[in-house]
Amino acid sequence: MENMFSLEGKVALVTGASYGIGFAIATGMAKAGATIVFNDINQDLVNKGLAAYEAEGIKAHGYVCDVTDEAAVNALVAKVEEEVGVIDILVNNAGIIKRIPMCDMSAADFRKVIDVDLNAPFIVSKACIPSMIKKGHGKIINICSMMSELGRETVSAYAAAKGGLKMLTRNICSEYGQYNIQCNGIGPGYIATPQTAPLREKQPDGSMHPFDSFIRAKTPANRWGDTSDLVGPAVFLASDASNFVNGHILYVDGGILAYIGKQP
Ligand code: NAP
Ligand code: GCO
Repeated sequence: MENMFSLEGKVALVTGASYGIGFAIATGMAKAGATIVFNDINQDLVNKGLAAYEAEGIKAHGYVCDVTDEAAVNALVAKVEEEVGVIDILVNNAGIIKRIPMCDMSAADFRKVIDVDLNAPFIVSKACIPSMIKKGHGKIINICSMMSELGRETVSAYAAAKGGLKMLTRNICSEYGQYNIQCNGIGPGYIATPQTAPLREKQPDGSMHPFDSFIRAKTPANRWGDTSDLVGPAVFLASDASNFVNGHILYVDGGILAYIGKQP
C-alpha cells in the first residue's frame, strides 16, 4: 500500500529547531523521509542543533537567521532554494514567552513577543508561499498554543500572539488553499521543554513547583506532554494524508480543552 504519511523527497524548513518542540518535529519528519532545514538565532545554537541531528543519524541543514528580520528571512529562503531545494513544508515553530503581569509589562516587551510569535510566521510564510504556488503544493504548520484559546495571568502578549496565529492560519488557508497549499496549526498542551522549565522547577524544600499539580489536574492525561507527542500530528499535517485538511488547529493537549478541571 502506498504510504500516504511518507515525506520522501520533501524539503521541510522548521524554524527555531535546534532543540525543543521544533527539534522533535524535524527529527520525526526526517524519519518519515524529509530533508530537514532549520534555523536558529545564533551560530552556537545552530552548531548544537547540527550535532543533535547528527546524533540521530540525520544530515540536517542549519542556518543562522532571526525570523523577525524580513530581509534575513528572504535571504534564507533564497539560499535554501539554491542549496537544498524549494521548501515543501514550513513549520513556524520559533517562539518566545514573557511571563509578566499585563500592567507591569512594557509596550516594548509586548511588541517583542508579538514580533517573534506572530509577525515572524507572517514573514516566513510570505517568503515561502510564492515558490509553493509555482511548485503546485505546500504545507504550512503554525505552532499555536493552549493560549490560542485560553488566557491566564502573566501571558497577555503570548496569548494575543498565539490567538492571532490561529487566525493567520485560517487566513493563509483562505487565501492560498486554491493553490493546493494547506495551512494548519498544532496547539500543544503543556509540554516539558526549556520554555516551560520555570513552571516545573523543584522548590527549595524539594517539592514540585505548584504549577505542576495545577497543570496535571487540568489535563485528563494527568501528565505533561513530551515533545515526541507532537511528532505524529506534525507528520500527518505535512503529508498527503492531510491534503483536504485546511485551516484547522489540531490541539495536542492530553484533553485540556475538553475538560472543566478536577473537582476539588
Ligand atoms: P523553546 O524550547 O524555547 O524553543 C524555541 C526555539 O525558538 C529556540 O531554539 C529559540 O532560540 C528559537 N527562537 C526564539 N526566537 C527566535 C528568533 N527570533 N529567530 C529564530 N529562532 C528563534 O520552545 P519550545 O517549548 O520548544 O516551543 C516551540 C514552539 O512551541 C514555540 O512557538 C512555543 O510558543 C510553542 N509552544 C510550546 C509549548 C510548551 O509547552 N513548551 C506549548 C505550546 C506551544 P533561543 O534558545 O535563542 O530562544
Ligand atoms: C504558560 C506556558 C504556556 C505554554 C504553552 C501552552 O506560561 O502558560 O508557558 O503558555 O508554554 O504555549 O500551550
